[in-house]
Amino acid sequence: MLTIYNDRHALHQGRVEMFRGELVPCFEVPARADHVKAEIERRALGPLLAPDALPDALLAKVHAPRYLDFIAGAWDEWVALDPANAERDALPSYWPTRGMRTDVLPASFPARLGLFGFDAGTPLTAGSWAAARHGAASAFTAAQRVVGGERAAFALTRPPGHHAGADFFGGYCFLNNAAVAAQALRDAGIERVAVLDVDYHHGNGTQAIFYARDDVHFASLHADPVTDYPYYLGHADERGAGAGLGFNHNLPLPRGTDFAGWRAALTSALARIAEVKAGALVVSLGVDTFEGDPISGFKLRSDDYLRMGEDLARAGLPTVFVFEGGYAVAEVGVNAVNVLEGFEQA
Ligand code: FKS
Ligand code: ZN
Repeated sequence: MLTIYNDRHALHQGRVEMFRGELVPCFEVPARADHVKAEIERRALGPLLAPDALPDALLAKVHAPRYLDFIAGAWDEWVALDPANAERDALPSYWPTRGMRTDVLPASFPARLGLFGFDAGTPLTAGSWAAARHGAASAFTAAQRVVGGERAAFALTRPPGHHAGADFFGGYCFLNNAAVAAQALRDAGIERVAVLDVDYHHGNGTQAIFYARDDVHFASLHADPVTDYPYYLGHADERGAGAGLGFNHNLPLPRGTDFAGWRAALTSALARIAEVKAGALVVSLGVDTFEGDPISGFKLRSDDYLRMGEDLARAGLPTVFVFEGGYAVAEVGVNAVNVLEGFEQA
C-alpha cells in the first residue's frame, strides 16, 4: 500500500495539555508517527511518498475563512503578546458559552483562542500550522492516488484531524484531514463518499462538517460520549439534518468493549455504507481502541487489527486511510500497520 507521509509532522510538538487541574506532558507525541513509519519500513508495506501541494480551494470547502485566517496567524499573535511566549504552548482558558456572542471576533488573542478552540488539551505551537497543513496535503494526496486507480492509500500524519470542525480546533486536531480526503474524492466525481471513523473517540468535527449533507455519509464506532471525550456529541440518535438525514450513523459502545462487540458494530456500520451506495471509503484510523492504550477503555488486541483490516477490505471500496489517535506509543506502529496489512491480504 502507498503511504503519503507528512515528513513535517514533528513541527507540531506540544509540551503540555491541561488534565484535571494540572499541565501534564502531551500524549499526542511525534514518536507515534515515527513508530508507524518504522513498522511500514520493517514490513516493506510499500513506498513512502511526500504530499503534493494542498489546493487552498479544497481546504476552504472544509474550513471557514475566519478560522483559517486565525489559525494561520495564531502563533505570531501569541508571541506578540509576550516574547517569552515563544517558549510556551498556547492553550485557551476562556470560552463563550450559551447566549454569548461568537459572531463578533474579540481583538484579544486569548479570547479568540477560546472562541475557536473547545478544550485546554490541544496546545498550539510554533509549527502546528505548518504540520497541520502538510497533514491535510497528505490526506488530499492519498485521495488523489485512489482517484488515480490505487485500491487504497494511507495518509500518515499528525496532528490528527477528526475533532476539528469547520471553525474549531480541539482534541489534538486543527485541520480535519479525513474531511479533506472525503471532499477531494467528491470533487473528483465520486457521487457519495463514506467516512468510517474507528478511533476510540467520536469524530465530532467530521460529523459536524458533513451533518447536513447527503453526499458524504459519516459512520463512527466510539466510546459512549456519556463517559468519554468529546462528551457533547456522538449519541446514537444523531442521524443527520435536512438533506443529510439518514447519512450520519453513530455506534457508541460501552467502556470495556472487546473485539467481538466492536466487530458486530463494524458489521452494522458497513451494512449501512453498502445501503447508501458509497463509491469510496475514508477510514479515520485511530488505534486507541487497543487494550493497552493509556487514555482509552476498549479491549482490542494487536491481532484484532488484522481482522479489522480484512473486514474493511470486504467493503470492496477504493479506500483512503487517515491516521488519527493511538497512545500506546510502543505498539501504535504494529497496530496501525496490522490494519493496513489485513486490508491488503484480504
Ligand atoms: C486524556 C483526556 C482526554 C482528549 C482526548 C483526545 C483524543 C484525540 C483522538 C485523535 F484521534 F484526535 F487524536 N483528552 N488525558 O485520539 O481522538
Ligand atoms: Zn482518539
